[in-house]
Amino acid sequence: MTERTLVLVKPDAVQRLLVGRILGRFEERGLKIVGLKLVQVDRDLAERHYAVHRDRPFFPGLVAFITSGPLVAAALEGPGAIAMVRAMVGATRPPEAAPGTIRGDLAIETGQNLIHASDAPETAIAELALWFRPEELVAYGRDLDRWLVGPST
Ligand code: DAT
Ligand code: MG
Repeated sequence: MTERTLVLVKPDAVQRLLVGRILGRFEERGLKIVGLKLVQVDRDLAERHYAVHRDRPFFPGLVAFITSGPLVAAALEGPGAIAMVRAMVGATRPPEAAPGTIRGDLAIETGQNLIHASDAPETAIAELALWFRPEELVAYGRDLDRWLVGPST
């Protein structure tokens, strides 16, 4: 089933010049970028995005980190995109992230784990609505899809 999911390429990735490499992994896989922007996140958006973690001890540090510099927000679309992107991102704690995943290849510490991805269909819908206005999400065709997804029926 075609799904859309939210990815945040976090401020550490922007500062480490990894935006292109990280987004490139999703592009190469065949996922379609349907929304993309650079955002200097304010405290309100950060707290709403991470509201589920509000009572955790790491919450203040998490908000400070995500607002510490610009990040890149992307909406990605594809068959089974939500679980696929999570699998490509890897475990939350980089020491536990499998090699071949973004965190397993490029990150070493949980606080600076480079990337956020929606973890379920409901969170994907809510997070996409939080980060993108409807008109910022663009539906378009790609000639390449007949080679990636297969012939349309
Ligand atoms: P994920 O980003 O894999 O969905 P999460 O939703 O559990 O992970 O946590 C959100 C972010 O909060 C995570 O990417 C990094 C930070 N975080 C989570 N657990 C942490 C901890 N124990 N110490 C410090 N930061 C933590
Ligand atoms: Mg999460």
